[in-house]
Amino acid sequence: MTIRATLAGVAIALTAAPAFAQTTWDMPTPYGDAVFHTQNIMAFADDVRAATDGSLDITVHSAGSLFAHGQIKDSVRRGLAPIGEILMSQLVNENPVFGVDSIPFLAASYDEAEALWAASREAVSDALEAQGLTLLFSVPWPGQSLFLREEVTDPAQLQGVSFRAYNNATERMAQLLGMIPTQVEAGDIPTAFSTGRVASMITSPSTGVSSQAWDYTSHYIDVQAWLPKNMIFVNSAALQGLTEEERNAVLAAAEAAEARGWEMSRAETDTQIAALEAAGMVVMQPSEALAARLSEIGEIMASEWLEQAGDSGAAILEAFRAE
Ligand code: PCA
Repeated sequence: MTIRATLAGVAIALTAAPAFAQTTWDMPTPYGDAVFHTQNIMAFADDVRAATDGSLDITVHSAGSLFAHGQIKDSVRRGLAPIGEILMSQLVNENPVFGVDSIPFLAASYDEAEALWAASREAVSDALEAQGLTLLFSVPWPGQSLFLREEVTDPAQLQGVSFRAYNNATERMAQLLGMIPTQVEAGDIPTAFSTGRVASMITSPSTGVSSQAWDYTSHYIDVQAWLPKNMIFVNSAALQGLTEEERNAVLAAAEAAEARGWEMSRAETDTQIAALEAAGMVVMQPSEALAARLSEIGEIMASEWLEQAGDSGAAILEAFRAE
């Protein structure tokens, strides 16, 4: 074969592959590129691309750049985007099951969080399917801990302090502590602190690092009270519209992403606490009085959740305790 013929063959191969059946999916996500959840999703998109030889190409639009966090679920439901990610507890007003991972101290370790996910996954998946959405995978944030501007040992010191909340549970917890909550998206944390809207928060060391908490708080109190999860879901009709090979590639990549994401999350806890300390924050354990008050609040919030979630909530907690 002449060189010219070989080059012509290469040119045909390059143009022909994507030209006959390429599906491109835009994927809105709420958190920034430096966040491990986003990195895990990028790896998921790479896996899908590799497994389908590029016939399904997912473009990740991170940090709320395509749709704001609060619009992502409905955008995917309405087919404006085929696939997306949100914080699961954002949907708690639709169904209490979405808030089961945000009850302080119900499941505060990775093993417990895994057991809680095993006990609640089907109910979450059914609630999404009822809206034409298919759950793909879910990954927890590291344990939620306090970021403050002073050393707090007595819970009374928190009275009246303004507080950044990110869902109903964090707002409720703040109220029970006598604090003043305001909802702020993760990407807006630095501005909310620098403009004086808030002076404290509870979040993971990951979000503490990605939002450079040392610029506006000084004390990290390592309570690790719960592990809220992000979930990744797809418009069910869009999933059904793929070829069988593509659909299988998505489902296999999702399973791998869930396992990888949980590993990344576990590893983050220590490295990101160390990063906070290296950046100058005081890292401390909660005092007995603070720990006791937070655990009381956890009990209150657990019974409030159960009241709302009724029998199906009770069944989840029973299955969790049996795990
Ligand atoms: N980071 C997200 C949700 C939980 C977390 O650790 C946030 O602070 O908005």
